[in-house]
Amino acid sequence: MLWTSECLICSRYFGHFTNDKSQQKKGEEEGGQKTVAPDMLIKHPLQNTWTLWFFKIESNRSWEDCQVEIASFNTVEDFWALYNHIEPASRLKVGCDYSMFKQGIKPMWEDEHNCRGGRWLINLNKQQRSTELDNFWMEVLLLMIGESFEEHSDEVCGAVVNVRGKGDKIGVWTADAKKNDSILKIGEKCKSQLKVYNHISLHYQAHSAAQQKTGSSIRCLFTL
Ligand code: MGP
Repeated sequence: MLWTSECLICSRYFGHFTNDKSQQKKGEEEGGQKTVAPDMLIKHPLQNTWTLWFFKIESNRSWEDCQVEIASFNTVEDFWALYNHIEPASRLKVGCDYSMFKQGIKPMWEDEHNCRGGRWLINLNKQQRSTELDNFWMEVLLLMIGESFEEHSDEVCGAVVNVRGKGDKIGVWTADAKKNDSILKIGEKCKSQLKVYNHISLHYQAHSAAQQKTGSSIRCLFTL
């Protein structure tokens, strides 16, 4: 099922999607008893099941072992239940990450769904933690669970938010760093939905380049 970001945001506050007042009233009045219209009882399914991960480095554990699976969900309502329950990214400790990936994909380069892919990277400056980070992260999540990249949505594996002292980062991970058309469509959709105009650039990097990183910079395949 495809959901627009606007529709998903409405559902956060109202919990259901019916605008049809007569339908609601009918449900209430039927049989002289107060009943609820069927549309208000069902949970609204997402196209995919998604898993939220949390990362906090601990000195005696490997990077991989510090990735902890928090919960999975496959309905709009369960997404908001989880999202509203956890700390916003801006309140995480420096060094922590949230990742949200399709179920069955681990938030790491080594996963077979990620290893040939790359990420669209949004670098924020220190001030933008309080002004942009939470909103950008939420918009990225809504784009993903709403399958808003249309025929390119299958290329999306997940997204990561890194809370870092030098500046926070949001990465949207895609499956194949050679699928230029999908990569560009996904990047353009992120840029327009997040209303990232000229003050922030998006860079696409292959994971293979990130893994081989020696200096401070990683080669970008695309910039928007
Ligand atoms: P990071 O957490 O993605 O970014 O990678 P950070 O902390 O801003 O550091 P920078 O190097 O981008 O400036 C930090 C380190 O975590 C990497 O250098 C790797 O050692 C490790 N790491 C990150 N990722 C995404 C992976 C991964 O997918 N697999 C493994 N094995 N290690 C990773």
